[in-house]
Amino acid sequence: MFNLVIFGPPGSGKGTQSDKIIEKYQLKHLSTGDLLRAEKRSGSELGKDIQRIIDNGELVPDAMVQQMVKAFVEKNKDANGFIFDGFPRTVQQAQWLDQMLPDFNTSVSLMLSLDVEEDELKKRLLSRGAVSGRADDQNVSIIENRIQVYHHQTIPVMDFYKKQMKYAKVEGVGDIDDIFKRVCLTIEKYMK
Ligand code: B4P
Repeated sequence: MFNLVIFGPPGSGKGTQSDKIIEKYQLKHLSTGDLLRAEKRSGSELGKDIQRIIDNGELVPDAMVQQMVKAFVEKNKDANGFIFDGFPRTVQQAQWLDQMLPDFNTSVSLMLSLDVEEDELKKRLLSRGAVSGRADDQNVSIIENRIQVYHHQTIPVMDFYKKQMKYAKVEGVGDIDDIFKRVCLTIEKYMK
């Protein structure tokens, strides 16, 4: 099994590159953002709580996200591997993932981090917000809060994988297909 954590700030291209990676390497796509938005759309009480959190640009509690991740892995335990998109976003989530995957006789193979500077992130998210209707992409102060949350709570996850020699950085600015070529070169280095 090859398990990839795709990492980076909001708007760095995690979802965009994940779509291309799953097609080429036949991995199962686990996007916690997508799972949470699906719950939000369901209109459940849990969905309403999630909506308030996401729309303010904060992180949903670890336990809630972890429960969704475990259910997804369990349901797809025969997959070739997973691409974890938007997860883990806290060190606690990373520690939990390292304890959970051995139950399925597997582990994280690589964390690939997309490197994009802040002005470009804001530009991309605002232009997605103009067409997608995503509330968290339409307001500059919410976008700035998401980037702050990334700096304070998510960046430490990088060190977690650096210490395990499972970290690689890829330049995330430019043509989407050119970025994908760099992503593939990195993945294939770690697949060997
Ligand atoms: P996510 O759904 O993970 O949202 P994101 O970080 O904004 O998405 P992504 O980074 O994948 O977007 P992409 O660049 O592909 O999370 C949303 C919210 O859910 C979080 O704020 C949080 O509240 C909650 N959540 C999710 N996971 C959680 C967790 N583990 N724990 C707690 N809470 C969690 O796309 C951005 C735009 O850029 C697109 O329009 C795209 O077309 C464009 N783009 C991409 N690549 C480009 C390029 N090279 N050039 C130009 N534009 C590009």
